[in-house]
Amino acid sequence: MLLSKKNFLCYILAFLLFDGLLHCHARHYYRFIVKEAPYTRLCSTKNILTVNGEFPGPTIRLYAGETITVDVYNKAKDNITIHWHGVKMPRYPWTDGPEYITQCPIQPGSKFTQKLILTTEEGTLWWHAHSEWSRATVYGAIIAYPKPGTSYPYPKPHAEVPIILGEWWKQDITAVYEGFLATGGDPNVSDAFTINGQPGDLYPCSKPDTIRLYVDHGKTYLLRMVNAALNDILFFGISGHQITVVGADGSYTKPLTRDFVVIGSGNTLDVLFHANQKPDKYYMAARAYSTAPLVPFDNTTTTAIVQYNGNYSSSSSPSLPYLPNYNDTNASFNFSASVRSLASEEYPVSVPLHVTTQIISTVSVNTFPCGFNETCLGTNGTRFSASMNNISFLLPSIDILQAYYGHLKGVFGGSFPKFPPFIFNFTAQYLPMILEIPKVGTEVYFLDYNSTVEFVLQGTNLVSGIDHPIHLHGYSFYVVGLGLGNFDPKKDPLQYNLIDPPFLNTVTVPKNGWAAIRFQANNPGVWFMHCHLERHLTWGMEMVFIVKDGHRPEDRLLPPPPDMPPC
Ligand SMILES: *[C@@H]1O[C@H](CO)[C@@H](O)[C@H](O)[C@H]1NC(C)=O
Ligand SMILES: *[C@@H]1O[C@H](CO)[C@@H](O)[C@H](O)[C@H]1NC(C)=O
Ligand SMILES: *[C@@H]1O[C@H](CO)[C@@H](O)[C@H](O)[C@H]1NC(C)=O
Ligand SMILES: *[C@@H]1O[C@H](CO)[C@@H](O)[C@H](O)[C@H]1NC(C)=O
Ligand SMILES: *[C@@H]1O[C@H](CO)[C@@H](O)[C@H](O)[C@H]1NC(C)=O
Ligand SMILES: *[C@@H]1O[C@H](CO)[C@@H](O)[C@H](O)[C@H]1NC(C)=O
Ligand SMILES: *[C@@H]1O[C@H](CO)[C@@H](O)[C@H](O)[C@H]1NC(C)=O
Ligand SMILES: *[C@@H]1O[C@H](CO)[C@@H](O)[C@H](O)[C@H]1NC(C)=O
Ligand SMILES: *[C@@H]1O[C@H](CO)[C@@H](O)[C@H](O)[C@H]1NC(C)=O
Ligand SMILES: *[C@@H]1O[C@H](CO)[C@@H](O)[C@H](O)[C@H]1NC(C)=O
Ligand SMILES: *[C@@H]1O[C@H](CO)[C@@H](O)[C@H](O)[C@H]1NC(C)=O
Ligand SMILES: *[C@@H]1O[C@H](CO)[C@@H](O)[C@H](O)[C@H]1NC(C)=O
Ligand SMILES: [Cu+2]
Repeated sequence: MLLSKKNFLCYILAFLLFDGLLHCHARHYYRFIVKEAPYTRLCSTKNILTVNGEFPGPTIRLYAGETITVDVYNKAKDNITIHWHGVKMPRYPWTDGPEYITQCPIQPGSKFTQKLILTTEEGTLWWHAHSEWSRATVYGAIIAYPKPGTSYPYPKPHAEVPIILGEWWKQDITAVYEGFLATGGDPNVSDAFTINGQPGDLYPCSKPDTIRLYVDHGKTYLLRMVNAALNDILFFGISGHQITVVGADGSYTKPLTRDFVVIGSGNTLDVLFHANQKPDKYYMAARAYSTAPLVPFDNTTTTAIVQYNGNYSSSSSPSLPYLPNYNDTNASFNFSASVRSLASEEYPVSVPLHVTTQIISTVSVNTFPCGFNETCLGTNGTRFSASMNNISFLLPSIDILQAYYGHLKGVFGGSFPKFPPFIFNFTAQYLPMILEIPKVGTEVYFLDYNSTVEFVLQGTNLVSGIDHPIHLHGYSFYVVGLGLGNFDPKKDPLQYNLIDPPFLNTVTVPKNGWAAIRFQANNPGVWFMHCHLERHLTWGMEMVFIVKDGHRPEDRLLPPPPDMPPC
């Protein structure tokens, strides 16, 4: 009843036709019904949380700069929120989604009308649940096409295909989450990785449903890649073929041709794939990049089949692509450090050159000593935790945005530290255990409107050094520097890339290394920054920016919608 005739037709077509080929450009309205549905993977069936019964969920297609509406109905048994990952939402954090940061959850039986407001984002973005670990199955792609009359800054591909990487547990995800909280240790690792929801040939009971991409020899395909995996950074490649990155996190890049890509949890990549090899069947494959020695990880490989059309005799079994060893930091670092913004006349960069606010923060895994009657499966009989600048973030029970807007006291504090409270050799091989125990708090950092921020994220070797994909809501930022070891405030800035740094919303801080990002705080509101590895997020590796209003009316936070979910 809320759909126009045209949108209704488009909706039916999107359902009937192969998703990757249809551009339902005209849709400004979507209906997301969050509900449980039975899915069978790895020889067993379980109920999972879905949107509209689909897994992965529906693809949202719109033009750069558009605003659309999504009605989210919660017809499930759990609280839920939905986040539009990489969508800037200027002046409107109200429907950004992270629970207890910008809203209270949408409770079972209720509905929330959410707006998505795009600005310059163009390419692949995505949406996912942002409450507890429900994003394990509640996710889908957002495709922002060039505005009508404009086009891609590369030859138009023959077809576009979403390639969404995910992670599957045989256990119910709520049980994984609750077990993880109860033990204080690492969560159970997943049983499979997935491509568009399917594990592929290398897993039991999975062969008949392996995703197939049929290609014509000589044609070029655009892979709209999303890493939706809960807890893993992934390597991805296509056997026998090189692939060319042309976009990352909804921003164009200089073409980067490689045998494989690295995609952080939370990142997206637009990748061109030229079907220029001997007609045959080839595997595309993804597997984990995991660098902490004692941390268990899912060491399996997900595959899909690239199958050339035509009449030929194919190899009996497709070959697997070369992917680096699971702990190859050089390979990952080299890839990340090679991505560059397009920085053309048509797609210019505007890297802040004059920094008004410099923040340096550690990102650490931590431990708490075992309390009375607690189960403590962290190292040495501890419970794991995580922090930024030695504060393990505690989610409040009323969302921070509501508290800020309504001047409620006692929900959060304003003293997230600008610098690490204690300077030590962050990346030393051995560190005293006393440093591992963080403070706990709900501290935000206030930014003046339009300040230019440089934020250096310093990984530490507390407990165990590991890569952290750090995501910022409400903004993309320029990654002006990446390095291994300790950030050197004198020397490292001399090596910054201020010419064509990548413009991302999620940056992978390398194991025992650092990342320097810059952005201009011109989007007032409450914006979450957090590690996109869900276990680290749950442990407290996050902080919140409150960007204050500017003086002009158009530089101020918009009022909330009337149907904000109550706590
Ligand atoms: C981990 O998985 C095993 C096997 O499925 C299960 O027995 C155990 O209860 C799980 N542990 C947690 C903490 O969920
Ligand atoms: C991961 O799997 C590969 C192939 O099955 C095996 O060679 C390797 O030893 C495994 N690595 C770890 C750390 O389990
Ligand atoms: C496929 O090729 C084989 C051998 O070249 C030929 O015998 C067969 O008729 C072809 N099939 C079709 C459907 O063209
Ligand atoms: C990576 O793993 C391999 C085999 O699992 C091991 O031999 C090697 O030392 C590891 N490298 C690093 C840098 O940890
Ligand atoms: C990684 O790079 C470092 C520094 O460039 C080098 O010393 C080391 O040998 C490399 N390791 C591997 C496994 O290639
Ligand atoms: C990546 O590795 C190649 C080959 O070893 C090297 O030439 C290049 O400089 C590296 N790039 C970065 C950004 O580390
Ligand atoms: C300790 O744990 C047990 C079992 O979980 C529970 O029955 C008991 O009440 C707990 N004791 C205290 C003092 O919390
Ligand atoms: C910090 O620790 C690293 C790794 O053990 C070491 O290479 C480096 O020399 C140390 N730096 C300082 C200043 O002690
Ligand atoms: C974090 O704070 C706690 C409590 O003040 C302190 O014991 C610990 O050493 C600090 N760790 C670091 C890395 O600053
Ligand atoms: C914000 O900063 C930009 C560039 O630094 C400047 O052009 C703009 O006028 C500023 N806006 C306000 C409201 O100060
Ligand atoms: C665990 O304890 C041992 C022995 O005290 C120590 O060497 C090791 O560093 C500790 N591990 C962690 C992660 O703190
Ligand atoms: C759902 O959200 C409400 C509102 O914040 C909260 O009171 C309730 O505890 C939540 N339920 C669960 C199961 O987390
Ligand atoms: Cu992390």
